[in-house]
Amino acid sequence: MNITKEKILSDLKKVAMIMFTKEFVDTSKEDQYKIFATVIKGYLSENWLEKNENYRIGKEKQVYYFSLEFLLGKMTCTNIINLGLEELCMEVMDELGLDFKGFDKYDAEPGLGNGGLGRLAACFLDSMASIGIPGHGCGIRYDYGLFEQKIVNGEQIEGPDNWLKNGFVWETKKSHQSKRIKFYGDITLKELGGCLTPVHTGYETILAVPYDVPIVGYKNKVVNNLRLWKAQIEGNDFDFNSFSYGTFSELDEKKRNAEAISKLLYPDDTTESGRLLRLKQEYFFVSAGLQSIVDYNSKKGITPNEFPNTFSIQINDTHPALCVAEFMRILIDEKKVYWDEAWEITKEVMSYTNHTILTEAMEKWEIDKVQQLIPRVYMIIEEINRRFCDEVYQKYDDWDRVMEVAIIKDRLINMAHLAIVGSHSINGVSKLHTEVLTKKVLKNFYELYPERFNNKTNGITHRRWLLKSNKALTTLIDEMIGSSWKDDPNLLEKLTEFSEDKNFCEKIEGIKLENKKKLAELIWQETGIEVDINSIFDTHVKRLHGYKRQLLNILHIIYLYREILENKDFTMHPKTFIFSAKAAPGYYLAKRIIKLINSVGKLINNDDRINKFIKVIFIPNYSVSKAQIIIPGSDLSEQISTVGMEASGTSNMKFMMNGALTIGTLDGANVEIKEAVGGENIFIFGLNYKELKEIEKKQSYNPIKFLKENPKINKIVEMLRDGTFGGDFSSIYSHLVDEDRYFVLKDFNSYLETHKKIDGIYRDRDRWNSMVVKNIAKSGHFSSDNTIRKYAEEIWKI
Ligand code: 26Q
Repeated sequence: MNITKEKILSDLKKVAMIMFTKEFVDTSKEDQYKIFATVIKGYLSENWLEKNENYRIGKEKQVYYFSLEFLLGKMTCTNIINLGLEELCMEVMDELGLDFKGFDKYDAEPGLGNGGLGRLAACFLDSMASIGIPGHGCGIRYDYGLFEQKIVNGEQIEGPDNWLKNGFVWETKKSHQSKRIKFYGDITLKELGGCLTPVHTGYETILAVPYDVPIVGYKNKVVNNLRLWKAQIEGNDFDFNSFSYGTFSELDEKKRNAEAISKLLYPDDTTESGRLLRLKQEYFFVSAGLQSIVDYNSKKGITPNEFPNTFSIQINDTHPALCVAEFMRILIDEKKVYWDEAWEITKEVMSYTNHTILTEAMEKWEIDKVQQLIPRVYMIIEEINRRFCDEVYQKYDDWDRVMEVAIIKDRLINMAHLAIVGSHSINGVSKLHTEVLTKKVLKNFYELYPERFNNKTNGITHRRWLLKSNKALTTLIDEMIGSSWKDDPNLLEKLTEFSEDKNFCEKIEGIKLENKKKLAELIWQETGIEVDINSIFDTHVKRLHGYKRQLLNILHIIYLYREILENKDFTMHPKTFIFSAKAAPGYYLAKRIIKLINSVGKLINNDDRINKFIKVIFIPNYSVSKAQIIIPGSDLSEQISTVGMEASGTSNMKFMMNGALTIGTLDGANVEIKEAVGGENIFIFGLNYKELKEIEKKQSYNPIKFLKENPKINKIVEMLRDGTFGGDFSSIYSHLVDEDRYFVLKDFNSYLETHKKIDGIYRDRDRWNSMVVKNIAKSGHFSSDNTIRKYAEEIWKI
């Protein structure tokens, strides 16, 4: 298709007529953007259709990424970029008095994820399409994404994220491909055709209706598919019968109950586990997705024994772990495959990615709940467990050993164990994380199945995190090394040779300053606080969690506050500390930390003795679109988790790609970032993993003793309960003193010293800029294109 300026203009006219029965110029601004996006959707739909048809008739192996979360972010601009229509669209928009910023403003934002895991899924979809892998997503079309955060009196208030309220241009409803999902009921074994067959009766049916979202590859005509399922009651029509008999409200309730399944994304809340609705969500999308894949392949004439050559399924954390049992159910009950063969097929098709080692985050479901909700699936899980325990017992002749790996224990189903036993591949998401999995957390499984374990370090897509979010830097890089790096981000390495080029470094600095201006504008809009763009923008953005140690950051700020007040000779390069983070609604400590950050900020920002050195900003409602402004506008990236606890981290990669330097612990992917850029181009502090484990083992860390020996730190910790910040933060105090399982105080001095060092280096602009360039140059290593190539070769075998 030849897309020209004239064609776009004429299509805009047509679509305006169809959608609004108006001339394009007579529609509202918001509608103009909607029309524009619809026209673009029309262009990619041809590729979409063609790709679908190729996939349907072809023999290429397909990949399905099952995930309860896809944190997509706004799609119109990235779709335009990936279609290669950026310049042309800008030209047309210019003529119409529109610009790209309008999309940023009016586009719906599918925030269908909590954080890293959901965003990773979105980066992976982008990479699969862009390197031409037939890979698709399967998830839930939540009516409400992750809650909207407001800050009132310094505290987090949650509100609904009604992201669909003005419609979502990029989805297409495919009612005719709906699937039925069975919940509850009883299973009886009946003699059918000479064999005992399970018969499911008395069940409730929920309809799963697919909404497809196109995933556009970068300038390669590939359009893959993200299929998101919405829950409905069957026969959604108005039931006159029940209405006239006065049972309308019953129907209404049925409808509400059904639709509740896809109503809301659960916030990552490890304190509030075991919710039945969450279990329903898990089975709902797993069953719908698997039925859809199996039906599609059966229609193509593919028999179950060929499934492992036709498709692979990646299980994104344990949330879709029911895939293992549901796939077995479909193979055995519906496709009439015998158990042993079905089991081999299942293991070959499935692979599982682990994203956390926090024990409290490991999903476990009470068997009573599972048995009641999905009785046939439960029977299958029991049988998988029975056979697996048998196998382990045969091997070790040791019952304790069996119980350590059992899928069912203490009347709970361990979802990680189910996923591991039913997959041929289990991967962690950074070198360190995988090592911790194989040597500690999943040691027993590693001994059983060493060949199944492998590492796949996470990555990010440079198309969103550089091309879209940092256009000025993109253009400058093009000027320096040509534009082939856009197809192969490893080529960013070529920038290394310019790391001492003064002229180039100054340009880099200039771009950073422009991006800081944009971030300062966002801060002004969101908080009404003015910040100095010549100060160091020191940024800590991610979910609020104890292990991510926002508390360490704010304690350091309190330390500076005291120093500035008490030490007349105190001096430092001015710093703006920027936070943005959502806390799970039930996570009390995390919410108190938000309040603390805001309270400390209020005190500091309003004190002229202090605010000439430091300011503290909390940007409410962190989201992908905010990250796209915050990250390019930052100088320093805070990646300060307790070692061993952050599986990988991915914002660390986004920051380095946008020319921020990292202050971080040797945790997750920070370890590999250090390897890539060299220890002299990153600021590492704190205990390493071995040291921390040693201290844990010896139980030699005693916060009270530590505070006695460090009176300066003791003073700042005391400020948490002496009313300095206006509120009562004694719960944070107690946490630090009584448990501090995140070793905040232990790493405090090292963190402090590292910040001092950074202050000095920042003043040496040449040195800083040269470090920045080296970081950008190495960031291509952390492209999700590289990561996906490894998944494709080593796990999916394509
Ligand atoms: C569990 C039960 C009930 C409700 C919600 C959940 C839930 C939801 C989301 C549990 C965990 C999550 C998300 C986890 C997550 O984002 N993990 C991050 O994954 C990234 C991608 O691999 C890593 O980079 C991060 O280190 C890891 O924390």
